[in-house]
Amino acid sequence: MHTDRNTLFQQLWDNYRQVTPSAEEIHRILGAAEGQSIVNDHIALRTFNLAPVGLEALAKHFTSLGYSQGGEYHFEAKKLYARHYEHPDPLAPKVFISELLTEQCSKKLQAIARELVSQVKPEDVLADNFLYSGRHWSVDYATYEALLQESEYAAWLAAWGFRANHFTVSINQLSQYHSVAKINQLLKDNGYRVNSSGGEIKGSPEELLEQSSTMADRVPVQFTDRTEAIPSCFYEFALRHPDASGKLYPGFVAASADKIFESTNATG
Ligand code: OOG
Ligand code: NI
Repeated sequence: MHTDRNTLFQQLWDNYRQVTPSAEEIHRILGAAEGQSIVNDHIALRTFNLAPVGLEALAKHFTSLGYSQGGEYHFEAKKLYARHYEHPDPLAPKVFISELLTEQCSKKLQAIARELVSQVKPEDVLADNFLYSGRHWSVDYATYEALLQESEYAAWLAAWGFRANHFTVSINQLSQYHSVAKINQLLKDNGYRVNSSGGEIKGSPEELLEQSSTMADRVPVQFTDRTEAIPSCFYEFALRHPDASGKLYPGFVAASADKIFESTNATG
């Protein structure tokens, strides 16, 4: 486990940007336009609900740094359960961790997930680098494609393993771009694809959170039998609104998150 939050997030970012060239470019474009550094609202991590890699095991890396559990979120159709974690320091990124409820999936998917997770060494899950250590298993392309038929989430996780699947620009901390619509226009003007599932702007001021995201980059992944370009990671943009007490809403919105997950779909 890391003892320093900044080091953990820096390592997560370095690992993420290697497979998400568009995020690094957009980060540069926004940073130049703003003339200031970009604040990260949150990251998201994905896992199977199987020991030793369940949601709680990933969360330990954050609770050990002073994070505590926030809301929980259910995604029935995608068979996912998620929680967010937040830190008393308002500048600390929030963390959204989801897990696939494998027992609700087909016997075939369950068998594949168990086989992949059986290759993870329990002691590695506690290591400093676990959250950006990628895949701990060998997987061939046919297995990836078989998973894709049933669960895009499972296929993504099998191919990419443990890493941040997105970072998120905090629109609240920008001085030039004050709305999700303005950000989406900047993205399109620069040739990036905006996730349009459920609309390009997810959420509303009434829901206290508005979001958008790019569609994931496509980069080559080495499977055991061949190399194929598949969706990697994406970049997200979040604008938080104050609740009745005047405090910025720290949580997530399940209906919006449901669509953000689809940023790693191959089409969209
Ligand atoms: C997480 C999707 C949800 C949000 O901000 O609502 C999310 C994922 O794609 O793993 O990040
Ligand atoms: Ni997100």
